Amino acid sequence: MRTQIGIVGAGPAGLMLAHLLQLQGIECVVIESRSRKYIEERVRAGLLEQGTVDLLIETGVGKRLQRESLTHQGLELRFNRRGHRINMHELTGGKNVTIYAQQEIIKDLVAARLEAGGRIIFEVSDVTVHGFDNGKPSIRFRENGEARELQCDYIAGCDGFHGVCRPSIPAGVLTEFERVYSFGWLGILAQAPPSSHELVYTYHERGFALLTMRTPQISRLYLQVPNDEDIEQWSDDRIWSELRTRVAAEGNWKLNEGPIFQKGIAPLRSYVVEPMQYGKMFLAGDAAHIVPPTGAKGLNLAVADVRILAQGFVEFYATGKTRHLERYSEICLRRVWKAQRFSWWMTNMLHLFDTDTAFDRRRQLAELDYVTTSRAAMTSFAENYVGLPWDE
Ligand code: RFL
Ligand code: PHB
Repeated sequence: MRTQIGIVGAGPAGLMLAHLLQLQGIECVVIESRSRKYIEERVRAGLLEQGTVDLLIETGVGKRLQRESLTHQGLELRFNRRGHRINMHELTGGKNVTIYAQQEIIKDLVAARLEAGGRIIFEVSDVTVHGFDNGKPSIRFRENGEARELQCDYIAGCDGFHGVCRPSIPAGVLTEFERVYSFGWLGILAQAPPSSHELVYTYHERGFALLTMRTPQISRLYLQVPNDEDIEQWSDDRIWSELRTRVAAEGNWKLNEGPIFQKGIAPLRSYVVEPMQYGKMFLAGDAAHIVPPTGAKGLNLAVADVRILAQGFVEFYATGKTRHLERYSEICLRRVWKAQRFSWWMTNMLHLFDTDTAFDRRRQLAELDYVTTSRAAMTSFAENYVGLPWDE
């Protein structure tokens, strides 16, 4: 088999890249280790920046998103049992954020690709990448147990944090930057209408909690829990009781409860690899960087990376020049590091850390007080949250 771009991984990065390339008449094949059903049901992100939404709409995969998503002009930071609204729309000159589940984007992108006659090979195994340092890239894998080889001009490593592309780059080429946290997020989906119209990020002495949503009937809720926490220790009753305690507010606000139909724990991590490219292989999305979910940047960064990567491939196939491709990593990393800073800052402001002293608690409260009262601080928060302008 031969194609122009071999894409490993059908997450948001791989599928969006395939979509952008297909629109430009560049051939690609996507290979994915999971089944179509699995990736279309995997519960992950939900919050999209304005730029991500605009790109999905502009490139023709935003129709269902426009019908079914929820647009938010602001959010709430809650501490000391009081809510403080940040009006992002007003502070950013009219930008919003959008709630639309990651697996819905996956469904839309898979459907668009298959309709356009593009290939996604699901349920492959034993994936290895070769030749990206000597000019003849190829991807080897098994499809239904049979060995296959896909030769290509370039490889896009869109295979997430635990993928094979990044570890295939020779030792000594990459520098890793990492911060691990001693806590994770327990996330649930519940059949309950959202308790607030917009997201509520809560700081509480028992730990962070986040109220978000998927639809007007379904709530998504998160609790900070220790890293080694066993989900079996969290009965539905315990989850609701802990949420009620942490998000409690003055006045007549009430947490809506309902049957929980999905739950899981995800660790928090900040990670970047530099550079995000080696020879004829490019890393995009979680394969190159991970942010803690507090700033809701992961999926949005994956989309920002492949937007830059697609521009590089377009230049190469139109002119033979690799000027833009050579700068891929440099261009992406500027945005990546700003998203890292923001996600780390929000995580630090809102979570309990093992090492916290009474000083740190006061400092966090002062930060929250500042962010919810100073127009300058709120503006900085808002412009990062809705997404910084695209880098070129
Ligand atoms: P993905 O989504 O992990 O996709 C990688 C794909 O590669 C496949 N794969 C392989 N395929 C072939 N061969 C191999 N050897 C392979 N190894 C792996 C995998 O099966 C998978 O299909 O990476 P991508 O595309 O870079 O996308 C990144 C996003 O998924 C991620 O950053 C976000 O989900 C992060 N995130 C959030 N991001 C946001 O922008 N907004 C949010 O609100 C938000 N909330 C979240 C989140 C992540 C969370 N968890 C569970 C980690 C909330 C949570 C709880
Ligand atoms: C979500 O809706 O899943 C979500 C929203 C905001 C975050 C993280 C996750 O910061």
